[in-house]
Amino acid sequence: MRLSFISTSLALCGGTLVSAAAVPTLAPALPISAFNTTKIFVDTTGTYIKPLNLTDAVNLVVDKVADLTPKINAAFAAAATCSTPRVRVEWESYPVKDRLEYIAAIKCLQGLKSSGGFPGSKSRYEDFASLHQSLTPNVHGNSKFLIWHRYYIWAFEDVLRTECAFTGSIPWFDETKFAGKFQDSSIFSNDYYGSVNVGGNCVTNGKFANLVVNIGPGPTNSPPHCLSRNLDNTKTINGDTATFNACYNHADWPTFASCLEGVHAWGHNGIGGIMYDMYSSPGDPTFFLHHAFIDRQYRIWQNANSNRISTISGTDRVGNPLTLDTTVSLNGLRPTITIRDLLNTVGDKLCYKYNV
Ligand SMILES: [Cu+2]
Repeated sequence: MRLSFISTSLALCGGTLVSAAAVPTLAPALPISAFNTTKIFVDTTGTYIKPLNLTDAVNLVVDKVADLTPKINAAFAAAATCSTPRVRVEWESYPVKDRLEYIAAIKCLQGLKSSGGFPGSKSRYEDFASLHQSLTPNVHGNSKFLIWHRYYIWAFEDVLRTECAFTGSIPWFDETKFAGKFQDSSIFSNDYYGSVNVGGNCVTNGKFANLVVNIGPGPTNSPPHCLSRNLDNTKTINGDTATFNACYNHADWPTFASCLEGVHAWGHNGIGGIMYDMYSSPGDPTFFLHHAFIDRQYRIWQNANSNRISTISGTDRVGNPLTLDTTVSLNGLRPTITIRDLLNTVGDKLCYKYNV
């Protein structure tokens, strides 16, 4: 944790050395409005791009339908080429010991130096936030969104394992169970991630209490600020099973991908604070619980039809068609690979599945 202290400094008073008491200083919370960064921006070609935000999410989810949840492991079972896939377990079923080991590994990453090459980053953990910030315009609001984020959270899991001796898999937050009541998940307790209902203020309890964030909000970096949250259950309630089923109803990849991207915004905006900022939201460690959940929802859609593990369509940010050979970059954090490698989570490059 990057807690900053005015450490036991020695002050010279009237010729006598006085040891001042250690006073913890919180980085300030930025105003809630500071994180509302991505309504509209202009890309390098001058094209207006409007990434999905809350308003779009509302418009996308037009028809809640009956339960269409496909079988969880049908198509992937046939496509598996790796021998022992890691299993990502839902948070509430994840044993306490594993939860604590996962959080300890994240804190380990927060204590490691940045590898360099990630602007603004002050730790190996923040390399991820900086990477996400730099690539935000490329990987949101187009058909690369789910594919890039799949690789991104896989890389996070891989770095935890290789650099912080983590031996497990990243857990996922079943937001459908807690739609409209995120505060009831044990995630947001003093034992784990700290409170969510803090009104845009700093999170001062849990394992990430007083975390200092150096990346964002938006495409540039404000002075160090705290991990803030701002629970809004009028937003989280939209991430219920019926809403995801409405997305599953779309067989066409670009439409499904856009729908899921829209629904995913409810989780971000409902947690609020750092998570409300499309650029720098990985500064809140709940980002990875949320995105593992979104990746699982994507994988469920794939499981309904094996073609969804071997074909791709849609376009990138500038309108180029995606193909199996389209590359997916993490700016050097892990090797650039192709979409072909990322469609199959139990293939040769990735090797994981979900517990349910
Ligand atoms: Cu993102």
